[in-house]
Amino acid sequence: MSVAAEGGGDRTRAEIFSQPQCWRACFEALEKSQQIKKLAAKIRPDIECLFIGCGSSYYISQTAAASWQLITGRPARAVPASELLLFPELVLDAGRKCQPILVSRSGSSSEVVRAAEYLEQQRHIRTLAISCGEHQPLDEVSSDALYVLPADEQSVVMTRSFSSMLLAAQALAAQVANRTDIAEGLLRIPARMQAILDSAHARIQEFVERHTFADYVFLGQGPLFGIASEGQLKISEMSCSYAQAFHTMEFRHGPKAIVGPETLITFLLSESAYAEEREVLEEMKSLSATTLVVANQPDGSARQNADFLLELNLDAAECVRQVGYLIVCQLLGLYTGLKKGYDVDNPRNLTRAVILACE
Ligand code: F1P
Repeated sequence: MSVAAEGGGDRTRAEIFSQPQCWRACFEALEKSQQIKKLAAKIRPDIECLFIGCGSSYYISQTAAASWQLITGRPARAVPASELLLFPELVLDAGRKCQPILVSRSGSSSEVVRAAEYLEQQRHIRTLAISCGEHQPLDEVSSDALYVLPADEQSVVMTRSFSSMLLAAQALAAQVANRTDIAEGLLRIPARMQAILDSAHARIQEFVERHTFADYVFLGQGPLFGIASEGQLKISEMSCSYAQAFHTMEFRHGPKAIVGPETLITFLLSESAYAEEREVLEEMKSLSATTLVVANQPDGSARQNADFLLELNLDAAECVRQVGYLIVCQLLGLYTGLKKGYDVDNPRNLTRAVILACE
């Protein structure tokens, strides 16, 4: 493991902290280019959207598919690009048309590019790419592309590219569904998240400094499961710690065997399933887990059962609040990696994109 050079992590830290203003720049660029309006007009109302990606971009796809279905009322799901390439019969239903949406920061990950080639050239299905990279193999193959250029980043781990591509997909869903209330809520998120970043980052760093954990668990339901999955990836990538993600209620069915004070359980509490998820929090606290809780409007029980609590109070629809939960996971990964002396900007064994040898 590359031992932290002085300042190891400065680039990733700067990209995490740049998110609110980066989101504003992305919304302005999307408005100016009219991309959202033009692409929304091309998306057929009667077919399922199939989000496809790898790594963090697969977790964006999971979150985007869930919020797309909640915003538009139309079916959407997510698959890793490898699943489409290796088991197409499990992913594509010959009798049912779909709108593939391929998500990739770089636009050059081999599996995503091959998935686009397969869909466009072998299945003759028009694809839409969402990417921070222009003139890359993916947007060269795809019929349409939604560029989120201001969000591109230097670091290996995805942070602002994740949140910005997710917000762009949600803005597209709001346009497709003609939900101006959702679109207006999205535009209110940057200011509130700037305040949260400014007030919470030191508290999260102090919490990480005060605790040492053997295991990290991230729990989320619905659209927050993709964020829980990204949380486990951020801790793994940035601090080489052992982390897992589960649907909150699933954690009782066996995995809770690992619970103890050295286990940090991060609860991403939704609004619509709050009562059921809070019961799991109360149970795990009674098993002496250490708990980090993120909720939009936590109640007394959540405050009582949280070793660390972050209240988001986002004035936006629940189906587009996920970036608020994400930032906590990113900061936890950053500060844990720095505390363990790792160069978070150059994680072990990782490259910015996975490029496979030509077939
Ligand atoms: C996706 C990805 C990243 C991961 C690593 C390798 O790349 O898997 O999520 O952190 O950097 O690449 P992309 O297709 O979104 O460029």
